[in-house]
Amino acid sequence: MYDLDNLPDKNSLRKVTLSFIIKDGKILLAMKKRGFGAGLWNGYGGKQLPGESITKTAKRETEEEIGIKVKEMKRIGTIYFFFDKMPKDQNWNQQVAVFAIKKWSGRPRESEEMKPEWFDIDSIPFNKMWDDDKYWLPEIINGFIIEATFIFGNKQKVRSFEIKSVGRSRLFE
Ligand code: 6OG
Repeated sequence: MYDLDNLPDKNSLRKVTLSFIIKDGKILLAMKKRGFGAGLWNGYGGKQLPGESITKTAKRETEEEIGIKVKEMKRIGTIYFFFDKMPKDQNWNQQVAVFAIKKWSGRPRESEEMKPEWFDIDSIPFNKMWDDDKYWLPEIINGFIIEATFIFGNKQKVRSFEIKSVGRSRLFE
């Protein structure tokens, strides 16, 4: 079993992105229709391709999944996820680079993978999101840049975690 003081090398984890638009008291989430996290509301993102910068990954995945063109984005976090009790042929451990999209063009639209929808920031559907989100998303919304680690145990529930604030994003100033 993993614990916070005894984890594999974080730099060797698969790198993926997760992006959000947060604007005027609202957040744009998207319902994941297939694959990892299907049936849950989340940001938009996916795996880094070989030779691609992580910012490029975030832009490409956002454009593919919700159809907007990203004009400006800011890195607002890094989250390391570790899963206990996974079959050997499955590895869900990953390093997630979190971005806020500040400027974009076009209208969010549904794709094969995701269905976007705006939510008020005080009615985020945490009960239909990954279990970790209720711990760290409020920090992001409150303008902190975070570095966090989550360990999942049974039934995709968070077993332990730590969240450090490493700066201010000034997203809302
Ligand atoms: P694909 O493998 O479908 O990208 N992701 C998570 N998001 C949240 N909120 N919590 C987690 O806790 C997550 N683990 C991964 C990163 C997977 C997408 O799901 C995000 C990617 O945007 C475990 O390409």
